[in-house]
Amino acid sequence: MIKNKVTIIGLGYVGLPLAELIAKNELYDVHGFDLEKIDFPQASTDPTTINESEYIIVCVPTPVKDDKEPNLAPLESACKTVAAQLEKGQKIIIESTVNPGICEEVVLPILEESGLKGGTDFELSHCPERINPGDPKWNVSNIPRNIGSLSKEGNKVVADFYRSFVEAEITEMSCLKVAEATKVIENTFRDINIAYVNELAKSFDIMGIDLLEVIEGASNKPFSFMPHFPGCGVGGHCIPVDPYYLINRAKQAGFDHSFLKKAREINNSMPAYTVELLSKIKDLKDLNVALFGISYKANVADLRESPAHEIIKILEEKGAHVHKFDPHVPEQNEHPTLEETLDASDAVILCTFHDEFAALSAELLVKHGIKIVIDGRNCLNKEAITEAGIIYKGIGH
Ligand code: SAJ
Repeated sequence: MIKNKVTIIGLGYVGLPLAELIAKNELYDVHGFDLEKIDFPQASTDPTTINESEYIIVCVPTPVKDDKEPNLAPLESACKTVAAQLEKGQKIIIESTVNPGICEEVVLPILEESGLKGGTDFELSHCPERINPGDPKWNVSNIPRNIGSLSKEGNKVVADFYRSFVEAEITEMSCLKVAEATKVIENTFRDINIAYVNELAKSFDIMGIDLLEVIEGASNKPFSFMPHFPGCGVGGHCIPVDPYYLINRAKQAGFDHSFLKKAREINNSMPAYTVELLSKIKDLKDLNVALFGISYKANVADLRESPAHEIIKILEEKGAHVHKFDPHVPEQNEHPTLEETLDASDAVILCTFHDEFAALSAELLVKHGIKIVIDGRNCLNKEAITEAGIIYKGIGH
């Protein structure tokens, strides 16, 4: 084993910033292994790159399959690569989001096929990633981290390793399962709170109460209220995915998370609700609809689980002609510019509020003959658009 050799497996939006951060500490010789060619000095597609590393950090995707069961194939494959070279003294750290129990029930058996014993010959730790794509403030160097390991001593060693390159607090947790569960409940917390305001949006739309103003009002309570916002759906590789990890794990243990499942149902119903708002105003057959924002989050180019996919599918099933436009995903645009997209359309559905869409003023919409606006992120100027004679409908707004 080469002391202070570090290899990151998976140089994506989690692994690459981590590798770059660790490499800043001259103490470490940082390598990266990925199936793709990645722009990092010591990156390689050769798995033997990881050999003899003192620390191996696994940052591969852990998506869900169509049936919402966790897809652990990338993780299992990475663990097999690690097991092939495993030696005494190595510290194996899983950063990928997994449901509670996966490290001990899936990862550890693969590693112990090497004949070595986890917690004594080598250490197995879980340090859940907390990357927030597009966040200008919080990043891998300043976000606090939680770590759980097989052995208490090993946990301290790995926590001190993270302390040598992360400026924020590193918390040593009592075991792997607690560390795994911490990440899953962080994101499930967000999903249920978004579902809460999405259900409120449906009821307040019927009652004719502006939910956005109500949330803004509730937000000035200086304690114990945390605003979330209704929208056309919940996308990304974390929030709509992680709850299924907990739901599935608990089901195996014999518990039915009916509340978490209901929250997922509500959030998954928002794309259809958004299209319904438009269909109540105008028949969708042969309607030209500009669809602004295909990625799942503002100013991010990531399409994973984006609600826009479902909205486009429903619109097309109902005979509408969809004119997609997303400056961050230009290859999917039907027209080269925002203006040309507007010219081709009678109605607008805004799914993701990229900065570029601040240009969607009432004047511009009138100029290009837009008659209806469905604001899936409640971000456009409702008053000005309405005053300009355009029908505006937000989500609970
Ligand atoms: N969304 C709403 N209403 C809200 C907040 C979000 O509809 O009030 C939607 C967004 O439009 C998006 C989806 O939910 O489609 C997810 O949004 P997100 O802001 O949670 O973005 P993510 O998926 O990048 O979540 C990440 C997560 N980080 C990690 O998993 C390490 C999450 O834990 C963070 O809380 C989140 O960033 C964040 O706070 O921005």
